[in-house]
Amino acid sequence: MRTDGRNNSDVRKIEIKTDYTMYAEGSVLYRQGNTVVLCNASVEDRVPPHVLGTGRGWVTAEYSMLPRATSTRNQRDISRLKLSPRSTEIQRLIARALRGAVDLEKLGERSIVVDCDVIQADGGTRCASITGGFVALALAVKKLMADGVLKENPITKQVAALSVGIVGDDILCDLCYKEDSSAQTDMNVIMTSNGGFVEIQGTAEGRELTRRETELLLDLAQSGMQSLFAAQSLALLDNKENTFLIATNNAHKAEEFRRIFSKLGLSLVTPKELGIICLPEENGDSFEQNALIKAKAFYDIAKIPAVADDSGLCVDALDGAPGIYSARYGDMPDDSSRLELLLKNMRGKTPRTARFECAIACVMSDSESFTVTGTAEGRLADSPMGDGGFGYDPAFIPSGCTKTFGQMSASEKDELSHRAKALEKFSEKIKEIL
Ligand code: ITT
Repeated sequence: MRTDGRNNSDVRKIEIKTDYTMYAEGSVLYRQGNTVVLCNASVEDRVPPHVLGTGRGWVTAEYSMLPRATSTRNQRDISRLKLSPRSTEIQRLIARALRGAVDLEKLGERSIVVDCDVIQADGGTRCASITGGFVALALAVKKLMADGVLKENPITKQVAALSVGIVGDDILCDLCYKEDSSAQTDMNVIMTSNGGFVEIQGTAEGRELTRRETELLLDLAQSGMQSLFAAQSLALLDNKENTFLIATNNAHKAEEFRRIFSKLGLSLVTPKELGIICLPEENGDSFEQNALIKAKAFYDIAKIPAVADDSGLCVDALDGAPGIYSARYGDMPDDSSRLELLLKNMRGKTPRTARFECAIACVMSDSESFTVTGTAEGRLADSPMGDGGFGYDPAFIPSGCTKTFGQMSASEKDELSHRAKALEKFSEKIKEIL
């Protein structure tokens, strides 16, 4: 346990208030734990001399700390008539990081200046300036697009920064000032939502850092960073009310959820739309346990209601296989080879009865979650038929039908599917809760 009760891998609570001041094209109050930074992005119709006439734009940043952002008063830079070396170094870093997320050609010959003013400092102010500064920048770009000034979005990916370090023998994520000041090593890691690194600043002020520890620090930063990307994306969403995160990496499933959710008047965002990458280990013994593992893993990152589906095909003549292992049946690499293997294993076997099962788990908050289930009974065809749906759909004929799910339209499948049945129960539950 850390001084503020967090686990070693926890990121501090993030709050992003958009449109915080009224004049800047993009304005954000960014809070991470007790560190608070005001980030304002201003659009200017001029560029510095080195880009003048190139058709390209420029993104730059300024950083400063208010005198009483810290426990004792700091002198303002202006009263010393020069920028402190620390502020100079930090604002260059912020600008480099933000430029890493922008296609300057698409920005055209204009500049965006991102001012990061630290109101309250409790460690990680340069990282908070980058993460919050990105949102201010994205808001300014959004305005340029809404005003018709830009036709194409010059922002190519998200960029965020997080500090990690070694304190005593512990490897910690998102150091607060107290931890930072006693760290053996502290490292600021700047990454994009593509999973690439923009800059790594690491210093072993205490004992030397081993290569293994370096890798552990980078892994920790990468997983903590997912919460920052999610917070940035959520801050930039127009409609945040009743928005659920669909905790799946399966695009087909997400599509089926979206169709059914829109009928319920609920919005869905995918991990991809939030810029997050998460591959939870599905080590439960049932569909329900696995669905809960996935929903919880994604909820912990984004801190918005997360809904996950764990589903699969259970074949009677194969003692319920592939069941919870449907997505990895026989360690085959894709849907069609898994389907082929299933039909091969069923050659000459009876009965051909099978059922699709689906468990949906919803994590609403740190303390509230529920699961619902749905089943579609049917039988296996002798060979695949139809190219609709996904997974085992081309081999599954639901009871009372002559066509496989693969031969049905999306809306026909939605009438009968295990997922649709589970989602019906989910919608009853969610209406009660909301
Ligand atoms: P996520 O865990 O990221 O949600 P996944 O595809 O790995 O995606 P599961 O672990 O729940 O999902 O495995 C589900 C597998 O069961 C899926 O890959 C299909 O092979 C099969 N399956 C589930 N629902 C299906 C459906 O409606 N139609 C066809 N096959 C289905």
